[in-house]
Amino acid sequence: MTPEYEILNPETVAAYIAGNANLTGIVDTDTLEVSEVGDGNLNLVFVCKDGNGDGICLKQSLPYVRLVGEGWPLTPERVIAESRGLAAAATYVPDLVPAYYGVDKENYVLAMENLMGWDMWRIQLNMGNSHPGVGAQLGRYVAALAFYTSFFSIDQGEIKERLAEAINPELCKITEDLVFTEPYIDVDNNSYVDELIPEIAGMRADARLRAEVGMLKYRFMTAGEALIHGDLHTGSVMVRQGANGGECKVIDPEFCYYGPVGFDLGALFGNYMAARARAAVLNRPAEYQQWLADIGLETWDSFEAEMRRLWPERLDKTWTDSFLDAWLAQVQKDTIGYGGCKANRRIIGLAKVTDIQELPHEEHVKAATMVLRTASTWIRDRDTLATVAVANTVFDDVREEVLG
Ligand code: SR1
Ligand code: MG
Repeated sequence: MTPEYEILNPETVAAYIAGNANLTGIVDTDTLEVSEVGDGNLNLVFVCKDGNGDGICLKQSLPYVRLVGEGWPLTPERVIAESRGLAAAATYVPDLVPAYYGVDKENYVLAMENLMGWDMWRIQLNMGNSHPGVGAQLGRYVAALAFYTSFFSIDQGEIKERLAEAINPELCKITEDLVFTEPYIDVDNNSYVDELIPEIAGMRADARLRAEVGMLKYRFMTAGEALIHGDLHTGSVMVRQGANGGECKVIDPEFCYYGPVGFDLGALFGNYMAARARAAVLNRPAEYQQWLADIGLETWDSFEAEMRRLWPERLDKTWTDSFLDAWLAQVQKDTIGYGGCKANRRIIGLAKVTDIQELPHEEHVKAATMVLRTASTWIRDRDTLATVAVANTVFDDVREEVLG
């Protein structure tokens, strides 16, 4: 497949920047050092630093899924979706995303701040490092998008246009398949160790569970509440230690579209679960495991507090304070359910997580079992669990069951 646009490589990036009027002045292209660091599933990512220490990051989408290769074509327009998500967040929570420098719609290149000195949160969690306060910042990020990109603060006519413009069908289809459909059927994309076969067979035979996954998928496809990130796992969060605790920047919103707010929170919760399972089987210090256990609550509490803080600014007072209580209760149940779906897919389907994959075999089986059991209970029983605090206790019980 020959792409109809120039695919960048580390040798061509400096000339590309020098020839792009919107990017000149950000870095000195004569002294630029460029490396391609895209270790995600989809794109090329070039981090660039010049002789003065200034930087820029370019992200280019390929016309196919990088993880799989040219056999899985995928629209490069996804970088335009990403620029929409980044630009929105840069407007409402500029401290929580890299600075946005613009998008080249002909060559599918997004330009943004080079996050020098920041690390991927998943890697830090895998190493057993804590960044206090990051959960709360992420709750504020989700709340800001939920409030400022939704009917709560945008005029009815305008939001219909935004919703149409932000439609992202190919990327949504990946999520629909990989998160909601494939883990529960037998397809080539799936892979797991033999020891997990009985656990997974049990899930697939559970009609209630399958129906609840169907409900969550249906909501993902129909509930256009706000412009959500769409792939908010711990690999989409960069962290560093700041003067007052951990700091974070959210990256990679290429899956963004108008969807259910609880899907973003659920993505975080599913990945917190994987981090907790890893820490449990590695017998990390009790204080670290407790810090991990509390991140979900911290994220939720911050999300709720920010929504309540912004609520008086809403456009339409038809939505009363009681409505907000009911809406938050629904989002909380969605968070638990989507958390379960996002956790299960990372064990069974395509695109797994290093938290679990890079464990020694015996620990891998135990951690994966913990995740599958907790996740399935979250999905099936999210209405009765109702709060993320209660959902957290499910993990505690399952950990006891698996580790004794
Ligand atoms: C084929 S893309 C696989 C996964 O990578 C992204 O990070 C999303 O999570 C997607 O589901
Ligand atoms: Mg990504």
